[in-house]
Amino acid sequence: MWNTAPYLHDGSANTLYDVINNSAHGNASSLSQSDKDKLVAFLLQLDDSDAPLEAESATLSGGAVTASNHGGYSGTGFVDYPSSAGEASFTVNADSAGTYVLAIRYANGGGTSRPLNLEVNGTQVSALAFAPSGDWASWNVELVEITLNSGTNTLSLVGLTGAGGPNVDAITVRQ
Ligand SMILES: [Ca+2]
Ligand SMILES: [Ca+2]
Repeated sequence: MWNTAPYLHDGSANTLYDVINNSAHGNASSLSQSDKDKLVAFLLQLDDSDAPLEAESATLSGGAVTASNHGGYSGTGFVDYPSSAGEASFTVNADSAGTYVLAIRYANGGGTSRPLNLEVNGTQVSALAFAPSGDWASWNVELVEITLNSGTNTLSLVGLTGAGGPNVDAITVRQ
């Protein structure tokens, strides 16, 4: 949200320094230039495009629910799939069309793989295995290459018949 102007509610600030130096925004204008520089740097690093997308914030359907009864997750929890269905859909913005690496952080405390279908923009691209991670509180990462369109993409992790999907904590997409 900080990478491009306009900033804040009325859109009049062309730079983050304009925001800080506007006395209507509290007393940040009295900070030293060095501290202002640090504040701007802090705000810009919040835009890290590698930041995880938490599964518990995805759009859930088909009986997939959020849960937090096993530790070690990021954010506020994870997604728990029902026995034979469920879906978590993520909206991913790509700066350009091309190949990206999708990393899915998951736990599978069962003794066998718990596959999910991966759909990108409505097309199934692969069935991912999600091998046992040893414990429901032990988290592994499943990696897969995907092709994204420039702009908004929808990634869906869809449950299959059987024991059900793994618990999914978060995803990251990197170029
Ligand atoms: Ca489950
Ligand atoms: Ca999470």
